[in-house]
Amino acid sequence: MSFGSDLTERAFGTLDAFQIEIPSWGFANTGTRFGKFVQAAAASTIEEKFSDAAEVHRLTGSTPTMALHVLWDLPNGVDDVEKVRLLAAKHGIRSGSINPNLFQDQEYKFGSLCNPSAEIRGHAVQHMIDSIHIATGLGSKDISLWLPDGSNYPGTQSIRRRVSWLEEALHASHAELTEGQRLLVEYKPFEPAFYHTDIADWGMALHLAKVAGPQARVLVDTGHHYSSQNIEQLVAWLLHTGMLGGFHFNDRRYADDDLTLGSIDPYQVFRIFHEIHTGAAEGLGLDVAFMIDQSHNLKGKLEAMVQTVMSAQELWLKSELVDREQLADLQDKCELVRAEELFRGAFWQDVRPLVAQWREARGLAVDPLCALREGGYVERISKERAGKQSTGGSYA
Ligand code: LRH
Ligand code: MN
Repeated sequence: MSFGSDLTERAFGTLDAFQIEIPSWGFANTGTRFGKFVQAAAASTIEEKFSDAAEVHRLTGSTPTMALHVLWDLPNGVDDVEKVRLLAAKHGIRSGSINPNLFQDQEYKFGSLCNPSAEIRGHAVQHMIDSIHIATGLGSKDISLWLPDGSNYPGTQSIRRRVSWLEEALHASHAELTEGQRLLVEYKPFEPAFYHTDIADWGMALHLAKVAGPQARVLVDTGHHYSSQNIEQLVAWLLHTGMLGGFHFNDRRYADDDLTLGSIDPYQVFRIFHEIHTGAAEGLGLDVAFMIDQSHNLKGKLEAMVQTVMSAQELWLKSELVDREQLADLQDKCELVRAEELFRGAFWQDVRPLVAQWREARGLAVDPLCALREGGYVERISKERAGKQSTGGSYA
């Protein structure tokens, strides 16, 4: 199927500009509370994670940065910065968003930044500050905070006192940011807390980001919503208020399942991307970080990551091909079916040949998944890493 030269040029420009960040923990052996199925090829060192990220970028051309999780990737904190800087340079992958970890230490049983103990809140704020210093040392722009804080039973914690402690802690953390850095506030309705979660939805995250300071924004993890929630609507609101900082993309059937992007509801990602394209086209001057946040419990880690980036490239291009001018006209004329058919029509378009054309033109593998299988990288690392895998331990 041939696409006109204009469309091809537009598509190539769209794909050239598309970048999505991959999570270091996506290459590690992860599981659920019921266990972990170990893969020989899984990464267990930060060097192996950079090597895997480089392979994904070599194959897809769209993943130049890797998100790092402080305790998992820099267990010695700022003392690991030099080592990580050298690995990033060696593998040609830049350090991306820095994720503080306030969900492992035993002292955070009743919360971290929201803990009733001022001493424990102080430790948590210090971890935030250390994470910001790590970001400064690695040249990372975003410090991406997710808090597990909450409670499991009614009446056991003061929800409002915890809000005040959280505002204070985020304001103190924000004060440590250097110019150009951002604090991204991620919300999640539940898990690991099962009665209340201190940052449970986009409104709470927006308020906290505003109180924290001008360099704070909201991060939308697509898996952190009740199933009936209209995610693209809250994305539109965050765009409208100038508070959208970034995304953690994944997919889910039930809760925070962390499945591969587009595996359950690709149309959801298309609708979100449409809001971003529309905002950009209307000159909103967006600075929205696209990141993947998935756990590949059953699929091969590299395969799942390459598949995810390919899906994201395709859905990003599909949503760019919506004739937004004509759509706006039909919307304002309330031509419902025409508008819907125009909108959905773009989603039904098979852009895979066009993306393959772009890959070929950019010297990339026309079919990255096929190239991964034929390239022998996974077989090689499986041999190199055999026997190093642990079945126990935490999430990643
Ligand atoms: C929490 C979350 C958060 C990460 C973690 C790995 O569910 O989405 O973004 O820190 O997953
Ligand atoms: Mn997330």
